Amino acid sequence: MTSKTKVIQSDLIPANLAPIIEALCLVSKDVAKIIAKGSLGQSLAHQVGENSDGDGQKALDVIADDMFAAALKETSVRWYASEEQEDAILLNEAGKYALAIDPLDGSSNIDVNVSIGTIFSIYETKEGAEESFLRPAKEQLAGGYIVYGPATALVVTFGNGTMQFVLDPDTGAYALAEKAMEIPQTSKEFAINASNYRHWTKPVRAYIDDCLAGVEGPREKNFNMRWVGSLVAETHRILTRGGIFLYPRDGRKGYENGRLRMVYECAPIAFVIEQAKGRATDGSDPIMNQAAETLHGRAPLVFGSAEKVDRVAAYHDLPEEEVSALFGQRGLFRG
Ligand code: AFP
Repeated sequence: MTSKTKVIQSDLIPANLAPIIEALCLVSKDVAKIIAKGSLGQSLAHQVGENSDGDGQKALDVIADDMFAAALKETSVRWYASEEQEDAILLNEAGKYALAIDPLDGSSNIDVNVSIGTIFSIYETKEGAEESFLRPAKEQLAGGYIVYGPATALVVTFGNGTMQFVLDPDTGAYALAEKAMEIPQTSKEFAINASNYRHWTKPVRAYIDDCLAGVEGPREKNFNMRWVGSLVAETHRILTRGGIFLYPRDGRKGYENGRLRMVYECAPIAFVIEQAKGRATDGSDPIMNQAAETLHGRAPLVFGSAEKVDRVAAYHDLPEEEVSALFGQRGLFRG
């Protein structure tokens, strides 16, 4: 590839956003190379600091953040909001867009060679940073992620379906792999961090209890569980073979609204999922209708096959007496 050829080219990418997507993909190639070098390269997983909430920052979190910010400075991005930076930063005074990013999500998996990713969301910019990002998720112009896994892939939506581009190692460019991804509606898999069971609300416990009860229980079928600890890896699996992901609010201090961040995790993932004919809620109500109150604000997140997400919402509607682990047949209702 000469430096002039693009790393991603498709008429499915709106022309006004193409330079931003190109910049994200160009940096992703360098991030993928750094990750692929593993422990032969620079140390990536040691803690180098803390982010705005006191979460540990790994070396690769900061390296990736610096790389994306530098590349996007050359594009029409006015405001850049990152999980790794306290406040949004002004990149291009004349920029037309506001981009939110989790530069490296799943960093607890860096040193164990498990898929990790970059998550991003793009809005039409407004004058100020807060008004550009603290707005309903449905105002996004684009949302997506790059997964650094056995394959490096970009999954993105511009509001007309969810598409997948794979980084071809032979050409060094991203090529279209799927024009319109659709989440399979049936699956036996659920994804939740089961170690938090005692902290969940009753409806979530009841939903998981009924999955665990298997064919002898109210669901009358057996289920399987997955938990990678990497939102992008879970999302990619669910987009590909169906299922449901839950990171609900729970009783732990700081988890009153779950763990995931609305602006640069929940909103773009919800956009990708809904455009693939899935559903994404906070347990009850659509994420796409919600806005963050602060830049790093968290939101409970339940997404996946529509029927499953609707069922979780129905558990939240159950009368108190029905929300118990051993209740026989629940009167599930909702839409
Ligand atoms: P890290 O980036 O700190 O590894 O967090 C990853 C994440 O935000 C998301 O990708 C996972 O789904 C979730 O946290 C895992 O959370 P638990 O460690 O509480 O299971």
